[in-house]
Amino acid sequence: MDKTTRPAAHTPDLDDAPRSESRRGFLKFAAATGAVISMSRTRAFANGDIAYHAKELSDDKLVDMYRTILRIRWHERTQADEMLTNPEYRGYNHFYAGQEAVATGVCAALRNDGPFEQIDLAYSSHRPSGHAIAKGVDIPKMCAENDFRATGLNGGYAAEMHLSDPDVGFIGADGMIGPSMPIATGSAFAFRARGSDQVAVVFGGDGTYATPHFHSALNNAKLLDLPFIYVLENNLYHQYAHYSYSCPHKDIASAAAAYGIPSRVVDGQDVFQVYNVAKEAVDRARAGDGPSFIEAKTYRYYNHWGAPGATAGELGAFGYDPLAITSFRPEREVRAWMQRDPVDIARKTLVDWGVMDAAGAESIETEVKAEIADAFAWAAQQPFCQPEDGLKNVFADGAVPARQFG
Ligand SMILES: Cc1ncc(C[n+]2csc(CCOP(=O)(O)OP(=O)(O)O)c2C)c(N)n1
Ligand SMILES: [Mg+2]
Repeated sequence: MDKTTRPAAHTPDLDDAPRSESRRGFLKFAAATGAVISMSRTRAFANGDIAYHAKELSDDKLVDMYRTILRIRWHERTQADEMLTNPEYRGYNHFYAGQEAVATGVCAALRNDGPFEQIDLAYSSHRPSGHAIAKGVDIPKMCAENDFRATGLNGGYAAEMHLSDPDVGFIGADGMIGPSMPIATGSAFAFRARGSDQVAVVFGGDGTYATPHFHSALNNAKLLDLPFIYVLENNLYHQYAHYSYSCPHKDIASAAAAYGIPSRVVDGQDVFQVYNVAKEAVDRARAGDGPSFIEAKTYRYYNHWGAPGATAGELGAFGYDPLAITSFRPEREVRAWMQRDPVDIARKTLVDWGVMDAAGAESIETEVKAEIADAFAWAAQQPFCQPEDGLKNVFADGAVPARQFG
């Protein structure tokens, strides 16, 4: 964004102070824990000082990450096309296309299988379907849920903005901006209280910086040294406003330094870079060394909500968004970000590494497209909720003892 269009309160001094703080914070942190990492001869390095953990993953796991990115991408594209072409389709979404590498890289570093008491928990936002897929939710059931079907993941009650699947530790989306952060620290507190090595992760956008929940979650996470990771997906905009309108920091990660929390800024378009920083944060949390903050620089290809400005069969939205009440994004900015596409970057890296060849990458994409098409087809056959279902799950069954009165 052009500096001259930023609000007057954003002085260079304000911008600079937190950044140097962050650097000092990082150096302190590096002095305390980084020596071991930097001495290791077996590790390549990314971003200058982050161990390249992704290099140590098995080929199967790497291909799995590529497959997850594609699943998110084709879920998005298929749903966008449904919304644009099928008048019967009732689902909607805040599309995540463009940001797939963030959810995928973070969730690849988490424990996603096993009993509920042992898996890591992920909390999401109003843009949850990418996080849900990366955490491992059942995609056909999620498609049914997004279309308000009775056999959907949450019985058709949740739809996109309240998706949840405790079986894989996807605790849920949240339509409100902010509250999921302190709730996630609550889970992290429970893990610590129970002596569990589980980790709680929350995904939030650049728009969460200006909420009280952002600051309260970080403060408490540090005070209590919680196994908590804040993944801030900075896609530059909250709804239609650039983040510089509500945040004085260029790198929002700078704010974590004020709470004494180690932070990393990472290229959110490169799934392996995201994995590198996520692994470092997860290891720290599991070892009892407290919270971390990750800021992933990324971009969404569609407009804030739904598919205005998009064309069926084409990735992204470039046209005018009638919902944009302040400003909307220049088409060239969208197209420039699309040149650093997370699917292309993951594919190129794995082909360069010899993990798969171009034909193999192509056939994985064909398989994933078919899998997603089947998921939507299955969902479309599912029964809708009935009006009387609205009264289910309102009151607890049976008597509720008034425990507070003894
Ligand atoms: C407390 C609250 N205020 C306002 C809104 C309306 N709202 C929905 S999404 C959004 C912007 C969120 O931006 P960001 O956190 O950057 O996430 P992104 O949409 O970019 O993924 C706003 C203001 C809301 N849902 N909750
Ligand atoms: Mg945003």
